[in-house]
Amino acid sequence: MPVVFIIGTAGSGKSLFTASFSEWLKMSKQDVATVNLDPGVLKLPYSPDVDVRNYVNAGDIMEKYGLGPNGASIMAADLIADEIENLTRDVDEAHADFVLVDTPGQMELFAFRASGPYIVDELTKEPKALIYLFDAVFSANPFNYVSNMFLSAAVYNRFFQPQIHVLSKTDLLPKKDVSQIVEWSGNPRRLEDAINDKLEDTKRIFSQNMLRAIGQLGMQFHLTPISSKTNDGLIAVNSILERMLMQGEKYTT
Ligand SMILES: Nc1nc2c(ncn2[C@@H]2O[C@H](COP(=O)(O)OP(=O)(O)OP(=O)(O)O)[C@@H](O)[C@H]2O)c(=O)[nH]1
Ligand SMILES: [Mg+2]
Repeated sequence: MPVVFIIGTAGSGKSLFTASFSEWLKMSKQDVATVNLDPGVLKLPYSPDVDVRNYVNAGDIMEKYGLGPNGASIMAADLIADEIENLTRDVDEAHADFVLVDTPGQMELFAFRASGPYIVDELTKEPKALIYLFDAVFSANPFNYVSNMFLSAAVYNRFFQPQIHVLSKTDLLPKKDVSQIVEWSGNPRRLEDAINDKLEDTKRIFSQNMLRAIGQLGMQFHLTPISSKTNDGLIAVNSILERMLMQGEKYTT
């Protein structure tokens, strides 16, 4: 029963991907459970089988402690860790072959506080994997793309779990722009060309240096293009996940 965490910057498409991929898996006759780990979300595009809001609710915390939305989100992120036994029991009771976990809207609350890696390690004893979403519209600019590579490397450095990289919302870009971003992800030389073409002065030098630093980390960033609106690419994500879960912890793509 692999547990797959969906992670990405705010609004990158985590919740809709959880919805569309879980539906797609169900249509492929896979027994999938969905988990909502966002304590502040008001409306979801799927009905979660396991919902953190049953235990921790950001709205209630705002009222109880007189906090604003950000303070309440931080407190909620930490309180989720205390509910790990309840959440694990709920996930186990779902008896699914495959678990998809939609993580909180603001990625830093999950990835860069102590509670996130603890939750990933402790939520059941099953094998784990991460899917990191690159928002296609944001990533079309090479400067943003390189920044997103850095963020995903930072996420890998927090969790050290097998991680795959997906280009989300590709239906919102012309096909040639999608192909270009995918090409950057497979061939750093093409990305360097784009940086040289499109960026100037400090941004250009900075991006070139960031790209070199990422190269030294030896991480692979091959992006799989998907759309949660049209379901394009979901079959490819499924094949990569299957391959990755067979190969174990060292795999990133
Ligand atoms: N066209 C298009 N829109 C998408 C796609 N995926 C997500 N969206 C839209 O992008 C917006 C954000 O998507 P969400 O799935 O809520 O993203 P999220 O990462 O869960 O957002 P937060 O949890 O609020 O950070 C919504 O309006 C979605 O309908 C996609 O593949 N194509
Ligand atoms: Mg969401």
